[in-house]
Amino acid sequence: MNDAPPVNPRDPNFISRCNAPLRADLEADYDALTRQLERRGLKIEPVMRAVAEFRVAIPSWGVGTGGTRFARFPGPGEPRNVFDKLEDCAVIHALSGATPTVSLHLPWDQAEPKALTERARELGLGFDAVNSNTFQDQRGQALSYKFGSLTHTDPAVREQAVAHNIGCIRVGEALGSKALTLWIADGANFPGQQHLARAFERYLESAAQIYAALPADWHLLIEHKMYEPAFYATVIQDWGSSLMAAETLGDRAVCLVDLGHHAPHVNIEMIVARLIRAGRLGGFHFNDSKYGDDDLDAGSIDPYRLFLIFNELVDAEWRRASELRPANMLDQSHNVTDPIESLISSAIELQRAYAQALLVDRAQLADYQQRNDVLMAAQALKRAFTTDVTPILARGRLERGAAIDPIGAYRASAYRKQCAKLRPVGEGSRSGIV
Ligand code: RM4
Ligand code: MN
Ligand code: MN
Repeated sequence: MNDAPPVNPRDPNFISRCNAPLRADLEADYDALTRQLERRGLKIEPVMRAVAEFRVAIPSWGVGTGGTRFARFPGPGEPRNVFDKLEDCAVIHALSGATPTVSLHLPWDQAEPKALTERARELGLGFDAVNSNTFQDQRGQALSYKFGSLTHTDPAVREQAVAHNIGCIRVGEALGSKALTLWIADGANFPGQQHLARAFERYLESAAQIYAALPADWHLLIEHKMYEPAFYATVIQDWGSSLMAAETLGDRAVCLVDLGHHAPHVNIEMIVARLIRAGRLGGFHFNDSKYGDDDLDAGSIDPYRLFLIFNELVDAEWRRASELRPANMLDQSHNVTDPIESLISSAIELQRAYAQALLVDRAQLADYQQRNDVLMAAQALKRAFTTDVTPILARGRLERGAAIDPIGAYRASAYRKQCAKLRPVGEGSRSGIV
């Protein structure tokens, strides 16, 4: 057994061998669900097709083991560089069928763009939004970001941060990206540390220079975050600041909602509805949380909240209220699981929420709302949410040549063990965040 040749989890023959013993049960479950939905006046096929088309980008930093402020416990066979990361992302995509693009973070993923595009092409991957980093100082960097970047009091620091972002756009152009995600850690830890109004003005000025450097078919995704590392006030702390910035900058500046970047219990689906109304919902960083920016796996803590967000998206499509196609990405930190397994199952949780949202009888719901039949309106959502759509998701994957049971196939391939041999410990990142 030990001498068996290594299995490539991306090999379509391997995947179909894994699928073979599962096909009959899947068919039976899919048929049963088809009949159940028919009784509710719903057609399964369009839901399955829509779910099979669903895509979410993988953040390059998500395939390494994350960490907290206290420690990082690296796992075996971690990616050592961006090329290893791409390979892991290709495994996630081959098994899930849902993640054909990778979002790079610069300068963490610095490499020759030509080498990156070539490797990505070989692996059947593309590049999503590029992320800039002005929340850390890099070795050899002229000026420090300790007291801010785009909003720093010193114009020279602001200039350096703007130049970095423009550099990211240039790299992104070479990779075929179509967006720059802008998240800054700038803010204050003490009242009085920063002039709240002036800091925002400086943000708008710096961001305008970045916006001016965007190619015509690009978007600027403005990501807000309530706190951390600034614990008193963050310059772009909420969707209000983000929306104000987007509206000031121009049409191609849009808002990105990272689910973890809000106070606990905030009604995120309402924020989504408002941003759709404003025509500025640019994208998501999906994850889940219990207390703060916990970066836990999507749908692992509060799947109903995830469903309610997808409910707003599907509703907007149904009403044709929005022309925007939000950029979907996972943004998670995997501290105690194999990142590949977490990312596969998170992509599936998003598809689950999407499928459930597609099962809401919208005409009926609108009628209950109109008549103020509160209980039935609430039940219309719960009914969709409590439907076990697992067979729809699995069937969608099968149609894409992916795995019926992606985690099972991943484990059967022993990919992580192979990586542990090929990627010796000690060469990867040891930093706390990624
Ligand atoms: C931030 C934010 C950004 C991500 C960094 C690593 O909290 O979520 O999206 O680029 O973390
Ligand atoms: Mn994020
Ligand atoms: Mn975050």
